[in-house]
Amino acid sequence: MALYDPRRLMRSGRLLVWPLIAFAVALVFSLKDGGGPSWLGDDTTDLQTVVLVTDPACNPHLTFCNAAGDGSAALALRLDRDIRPLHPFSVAVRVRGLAADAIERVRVRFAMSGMDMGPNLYALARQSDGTWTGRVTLPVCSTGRVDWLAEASVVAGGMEYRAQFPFNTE
Ligand SMILES: [Cu+2]
Repeated sequence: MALYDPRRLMRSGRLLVWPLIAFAVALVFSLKDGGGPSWLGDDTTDLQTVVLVTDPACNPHLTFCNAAGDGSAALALRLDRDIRPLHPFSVAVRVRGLAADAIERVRVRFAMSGMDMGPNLYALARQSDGTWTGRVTLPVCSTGRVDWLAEASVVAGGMEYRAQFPFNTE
């Protein structure tokens, strides 16, 4: 009659060890994955960024506004005519000075200066004529502001080309 049997305790203790090791390994891997910025979806940290300059007088409603820098790479962005919050509209981006097959990705993020308006990040799709397009729906601004920024990003050959296009909603 042995309520306390050291051999039995050791056997059951050994059985406990493997789940504990598996748990520790899983914990280490989850910490490793969660520690880096990739967890937040920011996959552009290893890219060299080139900021292209926009003509501030250009209004991108129904017109391609250009952005260029020192190099040959340039991009242009166009929006629909009347843009209202919660109403889908189209955005188009044209890229110049970069080989078409070198372009990995074109995205546009819609933001307000000094105000968090949510992610509003759109991946554009390449069209047969070489432009990149997408459908966008903007949220309502809680303070009634209408001044937005369309931030275009083109990734090609390890570089990210960025340009900001200001516009107003209706
Ligand atoms: Cu706002």
